[in-house]
This record gives sequence, structure tokens and C-alpha cells, in this order.
Amino acid sequence: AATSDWWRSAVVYQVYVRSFADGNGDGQGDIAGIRSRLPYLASLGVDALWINPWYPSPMADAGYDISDHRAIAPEFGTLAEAEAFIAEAHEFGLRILLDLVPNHTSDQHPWFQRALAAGPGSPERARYIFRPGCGTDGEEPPNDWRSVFGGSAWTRVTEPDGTPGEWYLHLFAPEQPDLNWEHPEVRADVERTLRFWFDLGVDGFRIDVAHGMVKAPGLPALGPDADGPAGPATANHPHWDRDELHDIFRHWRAVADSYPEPRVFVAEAWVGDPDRLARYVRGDELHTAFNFDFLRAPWRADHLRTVIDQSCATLGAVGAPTTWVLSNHDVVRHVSRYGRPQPDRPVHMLAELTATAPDLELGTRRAKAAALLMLALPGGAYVYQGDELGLWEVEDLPEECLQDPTWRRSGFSDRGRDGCRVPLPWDGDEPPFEFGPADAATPWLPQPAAWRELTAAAQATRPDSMLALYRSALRIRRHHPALGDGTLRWFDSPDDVLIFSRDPGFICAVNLGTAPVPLPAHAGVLLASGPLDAGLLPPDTAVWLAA
Ligand code: TEU
Ligand code: CA
Repeated sequence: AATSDWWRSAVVYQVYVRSFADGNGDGQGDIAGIRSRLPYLASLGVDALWINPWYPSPMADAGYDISDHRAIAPEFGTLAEAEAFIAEAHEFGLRILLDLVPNHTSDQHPWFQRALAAGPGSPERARYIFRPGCGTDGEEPPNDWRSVFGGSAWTRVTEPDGTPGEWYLHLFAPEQPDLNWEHPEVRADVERTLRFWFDLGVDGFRIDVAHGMVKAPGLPALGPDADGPAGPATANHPHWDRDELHDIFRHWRAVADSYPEPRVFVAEAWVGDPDRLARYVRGDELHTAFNFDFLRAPWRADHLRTVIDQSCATLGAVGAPTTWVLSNHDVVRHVSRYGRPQPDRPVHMLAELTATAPDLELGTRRAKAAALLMLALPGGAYVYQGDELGLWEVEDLPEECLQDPTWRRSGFSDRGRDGCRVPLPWDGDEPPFEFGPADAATPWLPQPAAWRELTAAAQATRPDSMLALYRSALRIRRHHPALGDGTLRWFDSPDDVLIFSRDPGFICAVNLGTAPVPLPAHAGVLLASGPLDAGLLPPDTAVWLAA
């Protein structure tokens, strides 16, 4: 592919900074840690890194509550280090995407602090969404909107004179007040943030909650059933996926396109269906969007095939490449999802899965097959740190360690997202597995002792390891002319088996059934996710073949 088109087929590795590698020994990952592991990332064979928020933040939502968009959190490093890191990553051939969080700021952002101090009716309040309450004394929230993390989406403030006053909107935690996207200063400030990081050499942004930002005039009530499990259930939702968003994206695209080297966007948009998602990636808007339908599909051939066909068709129709994601920092790791009985509906929250412990061996076998499936599909793909090590969800973190706000806000019923954010095991026989230097503080979340089998060092020398599979697959993908951007063609196959070809000369077959099946006619095995049984493809196994 032409270098200006790199994003159409890129494999992007998601770096969750706090849990990737600890350079200074305080028990939290940081920029120095990522720099020290750049050779690992380059040899893995990915094309780009997406760095989760690394900006100054009180960390009420792990950095998605930003108090300064154009600086680096001191616990992660300095701006000079970030600049050096970006340049160094480029030397390793790795592009850098950052996280843009335009829907809200931290409640410690100077704008919000000034809004609190300035009082009702002030221009400072106009940058956020403040409203008087309902009820006789304004003691009821202004409307029925719910926070994604549980409870009302409104919090009442104490006015500068000490009286209970207005309410402000937060679609996430109370520490994340929503910005008012009708306000020209809000729009201008985010564009300034884009330019700031583009000027430092950043290649693009992942757009947090790209389906948020714009709210319907008058903030109409949701009423019952306005939200489905995967996003807005209605086309005219009061605060998700609104038509007015697309004007904002067109402005951002113009900023990106004003740079000589392409700068790109990927939307995090939880929307109702693929047709709605395709609206985010029209030619003059965002370049790509995460495909959460794939992430949410159970390990079942019929579900996966439907999602693949729909994604390719709807995004293909607007000329955008598809993307594929198996896990990220918000969902249960797929080894643990696939290691459980598979439901007949989309799923990604721990609460939606059976309470029984997963069969990790089964989950790992399926995760290997899923990696070969994903990396053979047309378009780009995302690898969440630890996917390449086959890490599972740590479901038994001690409650006193849990930090994710969803745990508290759910009334302690949902264990939250900490279980997929546990620090990576790099080397050694016991925790902390060289997460930091020798005398480092204990990592911020404890790692399971059983990860001794899964350290990067242990897997590097084991040819049947998850890491070895990812390395081989990414190497083949990089050189094979059929892989990356393009189309696929399905072969006739039994119901539980997916077989497709990519031209020229490539076939992928995945057995999601319970009995071995014959391999399709081929000219040689390129790579298999597990042992093949004398010309047969065993259950929960995938294979790449030369056609
Ligand atoms: O996530 C947006 C979002 O809607 C998901 O958080 C998802 O619905 C949620 O994880 C279910 O509990 C983005 C970030 O990825 C997430 O980490 C942030 O917490 C959130 O935005 C707020 O910025
Ligand atoms: Ca550190």
C-alpha cells in the first residue's frame, strides 16, 4: 500500500500507559517504560501505537478526565520525553496515535473550576452544561439522563455563596463534566489540541466517545428504552449519535488534511448498527472507526460471518476500510470471554457472561484462532496490549485494589474494568515480572502468579506460544500481497466453519465447531493457530493456507 494509505490496513497496538511498563519504579507504567520496550513493539510487527490518555489528570477515570489537554501527566513523564518518544517510535517505523477526549474534561480543568467559581448565568458556565434543577427547590435533576457508569447524569453544585445551586451534566463520572459543543471556544480549543499534537509529529487520534458531544436542544427526556445494550436504540437520541456531530468531524478532517503527511482519526462510537457507523467515516469525516460488533460477537460462526459481511458491505459502500478489534481497556479480555459457554447474542461485559470460571485453555485456543481470523480480514486491526501474550481477565482482584469508577457507581455490583488493565508480565518467575526496575514499588494492580507462563520472555522462545503466533502472523501479513486492505470471498463450508480467500493466493479457514474438518484444497500451510491433525482442521483452530 502507498504510505499515505498506511491506515487502511494498519495493525495498531493499544498501549495502556499505566500498565505497559514502569520506567521509574513507582509501580505505574510511564513514557520511559514504553521507550524501553520500543524494540519489543517493533519486532512484534505492528504498524502503529495508540497511546491511551497520558495527559495531566486526577485519574478519576484512568486519565479520561483530563485537566490539561496539551501537556503530559507528571507520573507518566514530561512533554520533552513525549516528543523524544514520538521521534524514536518513528525511527522504529511505528506511527503514533493519541487519545482525544472531546466530550468532557476533568472537574479539575481550569475551565470547570472557573465555571464553579463564577456562578449561574456566567459566561464561564456556558462552556459546560449547567441547568437549574426541577422540583420546588431545584432538588431534582433537570432531566432523566443516566450516566454510563450508573446513576443520574447530573450532579448538583454548591454555589459560591454556599447555597445548593445548579446541576451540571456528566454522561460519565461526576468528575467528567460534559462540554457544551454549541460553544465556539470549546470547538476552537479542541482544534488547538489537534494542532498542538500534530505539530509534535503525532500521526492521528482515537476519538473518545465520538458518538457523544452534541446534545439535542432543550435536553429532552430520554423516556423508557432509549438505550440498547450496544448503544442508542433510536435514530434521534437526545445525546448519542446525533446528526450535528458530522459538522464537527468535517472541521477536524480539514485540520488533519492541512498537514503534508496524512494525519488520521479512528472513532470510538458505540452506535446502533453498521449503517450508523458508516456515517462517521465518510470521505470528508473520520478515516476509520472501531468495529465493536466484531468484539461483541460470540465465538460462533454464524454471528462472526454476519458481522464480517455487514461491516465490509456498509463500510465498503462509503469507501472506508473495516477495522477489527478483539479486546480493549473497557471490556473483558477475549481469552476469558471465549473460555465460557458462548451465548447466542452479542456480549462484552463481565456481568453478561456466566458466573462460572472460564476454561482458560479453551479461551486461549480460541483466542489464537481469532487472531488469525482477525489478521486475515480486509482492513485494519487493533491489538490491545497483552492480547499478544494471551492474557486473561483478572476476575479476582482484591476489592481494595479496584479503582475503576464503574465499580463504585454500580453500587459494587459490577467489578468494573480493572481486570483487563493489570500490568504486563515481561520476564521472571514471579510478580511483578519485571514490570519495572529491580527495586521498583509494587505494580498498581497485582498480577496473577500464573502469568509466569505468559511473560514476554517465556513466550519468546516457545514456538507454540501466543506471542510467537502474533509475530509470525504479523510478519506474513506485512509481506503477503493479499492481506490488508481489499475484499474477501467466502467458500462453501459446513455451518460451523468459516473459509474465505483473499486474492492473490491466500485462504483462511477457521473451525468453530466441535469435530475436525478437512482442510480446503491448498498449496501449503503458511501458519496454523494450533496443531493440525493429518490434513484435518481441529475444533477452535484457524489456518492460513497458500492457494
Ligand atoms: O468509553 C466510552 C464508553 O461508552 C465505554 O466506556 C463503555 O460503554 C463502558 O466502558 C462500559 O462500562 C470511553 C473510554 O474508552 C473509557 O475508558 C472511558 O471511561 C469513557 O470513554 C469516558 O471517557
Ligand atoms: Ca512509573
